[in-house]
Amino acid sequence: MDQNVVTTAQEIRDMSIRGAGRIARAGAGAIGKFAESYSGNDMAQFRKDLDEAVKILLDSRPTAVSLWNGVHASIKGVEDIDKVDDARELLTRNSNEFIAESNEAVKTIARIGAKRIEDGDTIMTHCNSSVAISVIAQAHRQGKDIKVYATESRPWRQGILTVNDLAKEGIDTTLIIDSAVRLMMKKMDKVFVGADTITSHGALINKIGTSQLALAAHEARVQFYVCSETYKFSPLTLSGDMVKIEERDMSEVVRPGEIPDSVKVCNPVFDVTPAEYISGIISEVGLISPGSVYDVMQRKFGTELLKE
Ligand code: RI2
Repeated sequence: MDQNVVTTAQEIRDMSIRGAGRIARAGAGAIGKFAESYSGNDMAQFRKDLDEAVKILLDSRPTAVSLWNGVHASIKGVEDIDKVDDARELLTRNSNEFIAESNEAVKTIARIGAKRIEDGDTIMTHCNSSVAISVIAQAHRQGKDIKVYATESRPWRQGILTVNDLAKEGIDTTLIIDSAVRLMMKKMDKVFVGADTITSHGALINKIGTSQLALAAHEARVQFYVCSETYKFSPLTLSGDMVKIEERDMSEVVRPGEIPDSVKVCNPVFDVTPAEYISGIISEVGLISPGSVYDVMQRKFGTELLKE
């Protein structure tokens, strides 16, 4: 198998490449490179090898639909092609287009989202969402005086990346432990988080603990915004599929020998926030309500999957 596909899948699995947007672009990029460097001329063999490459990439992490969408956007139309040369060209173009559109979407979301941030706002964020951080950074660059509280996001501690990102921008940043969320929520004006997957009925699947932020925000009457490109909307949920919540190894939670062998460790890395806790989804097609996700999905993906 194409070495770059295998390496990319491995880097997504071990989280050296992480974040829903980045893994989508990495998956799309791997498909583009696979096609570009494909040396054979037999279309049937190309299809077989491509199927395997797609499977290897999609098996790397199960929850973020962005990866699925990035890979599928890159192979779109290959079923109608009968020459390897044409397939090579199509997949390379698709992949480049997806990556360019993805980067552009993040910029658009930053512009739209920054308008929801007012001078003097105190904001909480969770995990390490490049999109939520772009929104916050844009508001800061516009001269708005803001304070940000970032959760540690155990066990992987993506919050450390977030506070570094925010501090680099010169933003007034405070790190809190995950258990401090409810206590600190009273001081917040708004919450901005990212997304791994958004379902057809507007539920958010994001880093474990996100739903606790949403619950605490709801209780404290704090606005809760999700920053998400539309390729994090799951067309699979449209046809009834459930989102698989990834569970990762116990070594992320405890060190060897720290607990008795008889104790089990459960390490789910995402959770589900129901639509009713979400004030708005900031996407590249605008600020939308969770109830509008279905319409956006239909326009973007059509209803092909419903027939399968
Ligand atoms: P961006 C991350 O997952 C977080 O859950 C984050 O909210 C989401 O991806 C979106 O990230 P992980 O890869 O695309 O850390 O906004 O498990 O960067």
